[in-house]
Amino acid sequence: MVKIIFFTIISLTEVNKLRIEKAAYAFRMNGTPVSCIVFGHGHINYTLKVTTDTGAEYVLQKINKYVFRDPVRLMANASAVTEFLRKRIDDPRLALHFIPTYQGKFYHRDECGEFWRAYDFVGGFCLDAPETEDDFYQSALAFGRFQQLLSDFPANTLHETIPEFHNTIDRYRQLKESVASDSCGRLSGVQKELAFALEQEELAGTLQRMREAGELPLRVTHNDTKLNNVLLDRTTRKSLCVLDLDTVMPGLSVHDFGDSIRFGAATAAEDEPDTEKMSLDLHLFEVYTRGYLEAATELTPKEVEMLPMGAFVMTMEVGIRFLKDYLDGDLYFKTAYPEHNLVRARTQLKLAADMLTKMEAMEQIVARVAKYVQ
Ligand code: GN1
Ligand code: MG
Repeated sequence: MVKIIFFTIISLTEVNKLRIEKAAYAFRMNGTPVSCIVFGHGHINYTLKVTTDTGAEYVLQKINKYVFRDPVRLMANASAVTEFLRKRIDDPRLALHFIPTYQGKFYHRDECGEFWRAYDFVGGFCLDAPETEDDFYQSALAFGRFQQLLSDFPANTLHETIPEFHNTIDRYRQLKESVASDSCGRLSGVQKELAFALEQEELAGTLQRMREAGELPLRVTHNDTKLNNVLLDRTTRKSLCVLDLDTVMPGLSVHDFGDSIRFGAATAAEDEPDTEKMSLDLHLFEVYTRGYLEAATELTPKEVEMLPMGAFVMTMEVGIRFLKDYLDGDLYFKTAYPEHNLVRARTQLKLAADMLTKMEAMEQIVARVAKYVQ
């Protein structure tokens, strides 16, 4: 018997409701879960908001097993990082707080082998695009703070939950595999996109080569630093915590910086069908650079110098990942319509091309801001 009331925008079967209910009951929540609503719009996990009879609110998530092959290690990373952060902040809303299960773990494994986790819902809101430049500046402070607070966390103790996640050279290898197999017969429709991607292959491998050569330090990185992964306070609009710690791993700060620019300093949405509308907004680039460098004060001069390259590399990388997934038949990213991944790929590649023309301007901005924040 399902006792939770489900307020959802999609229809759920009774069996699924029961599974969600059992998952909610597995966690040590304050009170008994009484209602539930589908929540958020990430491309990967299934997210719900649960309210209990005491009014306490939690986020309950089913972890996508296709993407995250090792949810136990994923949660080990995420909980180690949040516990570390929580000791270093004054306001508890500046870090996620995972709820243990009655078994004392930070995940619940259900009868079907699915993994669930829960954390405090702290209110606030997320944006898919900055409404004001201060929103974007706030997200830069949040990710910069995240980098800074974790600068003495031993990065090598974290598991690599998705191996080679931001290894752009390997992403090209994977793209070429999908091109070779052309499993859905979609290759003929992507020749222009593929040609541009391959033209940029050498340059897009720059940061990975620097990582391998030890020119950029390995840090604890978030690896999915989109604006919509930052929670903003409803009244002050100041940034609270960074969300979505699924990809917290050892990585490069320049990738984190770059992904924020790719997503938030763009003039159009990640999946805007009209590529003409997509370009890099240099003013927003400057706003983010200022916030990020103000908060992340431990970056090396080389890291600072490579920030613009981070923006280009991350945009290329995500572009070729969408392209690969389109060729594979949309196995990885959730899609809303059949050409969705191709539209996303085109728009990302257009943004990367625009960044190339603005590389010098970005470098000048970084040099100017770096001098000013010192
Ligand atoms: C995915 O979690 P979500 O939906 O924000 C992806 C990122 C991509 C992003 C593109 C684990 O992020 O790497 O940059 O989509 N996450 C994973 O929007 O692959
Ligand atoms: Mg994510």
